[in-house]
Amino acid sequence: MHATSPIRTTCPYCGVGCGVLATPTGPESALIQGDPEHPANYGRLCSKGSALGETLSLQTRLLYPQIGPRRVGWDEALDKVAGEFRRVIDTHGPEAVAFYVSGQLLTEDYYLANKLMKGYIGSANIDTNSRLCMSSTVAGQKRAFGEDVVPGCYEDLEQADLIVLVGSNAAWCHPVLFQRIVKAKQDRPGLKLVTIDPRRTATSESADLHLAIRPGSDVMLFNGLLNYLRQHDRLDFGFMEHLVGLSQALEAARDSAPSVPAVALACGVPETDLVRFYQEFARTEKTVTAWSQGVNQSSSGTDKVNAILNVHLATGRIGKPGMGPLSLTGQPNAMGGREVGGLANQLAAHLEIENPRHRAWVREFWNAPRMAEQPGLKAVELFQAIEQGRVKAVWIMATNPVVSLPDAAAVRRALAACEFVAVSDCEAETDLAAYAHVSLPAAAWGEKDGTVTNSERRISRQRAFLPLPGEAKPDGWIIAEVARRMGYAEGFDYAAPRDIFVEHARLSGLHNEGRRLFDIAGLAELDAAAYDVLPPIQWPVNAEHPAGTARLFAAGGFPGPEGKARLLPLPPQPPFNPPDLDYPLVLNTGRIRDQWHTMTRTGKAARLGHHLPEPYAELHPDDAARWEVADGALVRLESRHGSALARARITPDQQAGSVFMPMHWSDVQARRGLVNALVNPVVDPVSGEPESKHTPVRVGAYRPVWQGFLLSREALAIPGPEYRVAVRGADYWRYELAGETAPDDWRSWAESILAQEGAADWLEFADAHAGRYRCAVLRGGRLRACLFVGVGPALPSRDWLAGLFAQEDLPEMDRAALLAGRPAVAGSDPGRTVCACFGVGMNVLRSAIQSQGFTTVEQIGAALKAGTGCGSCLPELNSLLRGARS
Ligand SMILES: Nc1nc2c(c(=O)[nH]1)N[C@H]1C(S)=C(S)[C@@H](COP(=O)(O)OP(=O)(O)OC[C@H]3O[C@@H](n4cnc5c(=O)[nH]c(N)nc54)[C@H](O)[C@@H]3O)O[C@H]1N2
Ligand SMILES: Nc1nc2c(c(=O)[nH]1)N[C@H]1C(S)=C(S)[C@@H](COP(=O)(O)OP(=O)(O)OC[C@H]3O[C@@H](n4cnc5c(=O)[nH]c(N)nc54)[C@H](O)[C@@H]3O)O[C@H]1N2
Ligand code: SF4
Ligand SMILES: [Mo]
Repeated sequence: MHATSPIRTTCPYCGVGCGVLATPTGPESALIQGDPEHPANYGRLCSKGSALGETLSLQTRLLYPQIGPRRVGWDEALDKVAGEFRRVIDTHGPEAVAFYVSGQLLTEDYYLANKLMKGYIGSANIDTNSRLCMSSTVAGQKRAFGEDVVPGCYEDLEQADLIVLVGSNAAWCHPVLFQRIVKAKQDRPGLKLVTIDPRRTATSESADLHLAIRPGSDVMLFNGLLNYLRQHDRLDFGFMEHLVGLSQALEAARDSAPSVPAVALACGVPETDLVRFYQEFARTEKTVTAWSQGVNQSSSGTDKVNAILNVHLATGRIGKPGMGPLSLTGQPNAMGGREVGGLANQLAAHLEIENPRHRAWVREFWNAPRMAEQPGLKAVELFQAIEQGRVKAVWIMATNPVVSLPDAAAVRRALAACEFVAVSDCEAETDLAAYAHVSLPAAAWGEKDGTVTNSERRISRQRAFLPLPGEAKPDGWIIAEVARRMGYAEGFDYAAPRDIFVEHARLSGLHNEGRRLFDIAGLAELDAAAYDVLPPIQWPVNAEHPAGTARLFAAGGFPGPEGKARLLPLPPQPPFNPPDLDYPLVLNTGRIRDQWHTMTRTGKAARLGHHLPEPYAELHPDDAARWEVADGALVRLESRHGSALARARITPDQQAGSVFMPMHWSDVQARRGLVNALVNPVVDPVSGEPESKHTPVRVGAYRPVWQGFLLSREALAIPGPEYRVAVRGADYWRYELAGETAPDDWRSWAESILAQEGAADWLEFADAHAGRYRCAVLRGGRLRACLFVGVGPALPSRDWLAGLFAQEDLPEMDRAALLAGRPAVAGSDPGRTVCACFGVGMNVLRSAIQSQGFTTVEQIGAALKAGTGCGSCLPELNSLLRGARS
């Protein structure tokens, strides 16, 4: 593949689904630009998207099939997987095997996995990480509309007069869509933004109103809104003919949320703010309510979704320009997975597994030897069944349950006890790899073809622009080969992804006649050339809508019985596990701006590692004082399920009584930084989605005997210390360390770790009495490594020291400064990275704002370039400016 012109493809991260132009510049690199013609992003990319070119290194890739640690050929690996599944099925029946797959599979690959399990193996034990992500929305939309359908589109955000973001940190998690909102607000100051989130986030930074509700109280808030709309005569009587259940929903809203003061009290927000929100909502016809995991990942997640849908249905604000409910999907193909029926309680093409007619249609269409007859196990149950030995063989693809499922210790126990575990992944070094009996090297982004669907139902092509490395193969090829070896060759005989896509498209049109909105029968005749150039298109795509469909339901026409939508009566439920005396704080978990999930990809890009380099726990100052945790110190978190260590960040943005910790760090990068070691395996009773945002925990200062950090030009294995975090820099590695026992002799400890061969200069400083040790190793004038150890967290600036690695020959002045731990020239410590595109640090920004009196982000951009690249740091720049003003 020697493309000189860029290949059009789609970003493999979030559900915004941005178009990307990729121009290969070598076997492991590419120039990445936003696709100006893609309707999701019109050329923009966020920090993660624009760093994609730096994540293509093959260094840690899984490139060959393995049985245990032994490299084998594909035939042997595939025979082993097929043979083990066959053996377990023959002995224990099809319910004893399972697939656990992912919203990061392409639609075509996902379709095959689902077809193999539900139509050929004859079990519905295929579930996906979308269970942890979108399943509450799937369930909520199904309850309300009769089908899992997103009614609106991204343009609604630009056309709205009010945008309500519920449980969404879009500034960090859907950054390009958020930038579209910010731009629309600039163009049209009348557009108001309200955020509803227990903590103040980068997203709230741009909001006109932020409601810091009590965790889990969303149903109460929206019941209160429904009741307010009724009281103020704001319901849409014209739309009521399309609805059922309105009076019951109104009654439940009135009973549970009788008045604004009652709701304000229950949700823990000021009455005046609540009234402002309700008034704004009541008077603004063009309202979009968008939500994400603060809604879904809850023991009342499905009810939260329906509480939002209730108010939009009751006001008829749905499917018209500038208005409607809009679920923001997380993964690049969360939607595609729902279309192929990848969840254990779905069939395929939005058909129902519990409906015998639907099963018969699909059986006939697939010529399926053995159809699943009932729903399978949902993710959390599935791993419980594995631990109990009911499921004996599992194949995990494109997800890492050891890191992302709640109660990580239980997941590890389950995998350790499982008779047979197959893992398809692109990376060799993951926490899951140790449990794999067979490891299958999957092609990564940029190496394979297919489609994905974004949050607005838009199908986009992913196209290969790099050759397959080593012996890696696309997921779909691997699935089809295993199917063939299990005796199902005729059902899995495809020459190319296009053949799978058109089959999927045909199935969507089967016995459809407008009954199911998921209909892409209009794409069922695509030939290879047309599939190749398929432009982004929103389903339904059929004879009636050959060019796709932006909006649905403006005039009713719901897929539910009699074409009506259903409102639900929703008595608010308290979170399943409230905090108590032993575990008094609520642990909330989520994402950071520059990392993607378990960091297997974003972790490769040095520029993404320095915005928030360490696992951290955010605490309110009152809680910090009460539990004697200092800002920047290490903190220990404990729940009934496990413990974790993190760096404390004390901020009033965090609500008192809760603590926030990101989900990204696994054992690969951090010892004891795994948040899911703490999270309770509580699920929503309707959707089965885990309550990742609400676990009772306690916190306390973690006081190790020593703390320190090590910077090294080479990657190091560091056995020993209880706390260890690795951060990749441009030309160095950084290790944050803390230990409960100190080595007898720091010099020999350092020598053993650094394994410096040949002549090196050691600069050293030790004060055994004060527990301090510092050393720097130079060779030929270049800094090789430096180690700083002390008793507390107060240590020299890593960012300044890191800068010294770029120097070919370290000047005498800097050598002296090294051990002193202070830059020789004031102002040479840039501080923590804020702008990832141009590597602009916090100290640089603060001092420029102060010395040059900047008041706008434009001024900062003109002087320092910060904020002029992808724009993902703009909320933080605004917050710095705000801080400087007050
Ligand atoms: N940078 C980055 N972006 C990503 C991802 C990533 O890993 N990194 N992952 C993608 C994926 S798969 C997903 S699913 C999305 C998730 O996108 P988001 O849902 O926006 O992200 P989260 O950080 O999980 O959670 C959102 C917010 O929910 C709030 N919250 C917690 N409890 C409650 C509550 O009871 N009520 C309300 N109203 N809010 C609450 C949290 O404080 C948090 O700020 O992001 C996608 N985008
Ligand atoms: N506490 C807590 N836990 C959470 C969440 C939370 O907010 N809080 N959020 C949940 C949500 S919404 C999500 S979506 C999950 C995400 O959690 P995971 O799905 O576990 O996270 P990823 O890092 O995206 O895992 C993807 C794995 O697939 C591999 N991979 C990438 N591309 C491919 C490919 O094309 N083929 C194959 N075979 N492998 C590939 C990667 O190398 C990586 O090992 O986490 C969930 N867990
Ligand atoms: S917003 Fe960022 S992560 Fe999401 S699709 Fe666009 S470029 Fe990728
Ligand atoms: Mo997700």
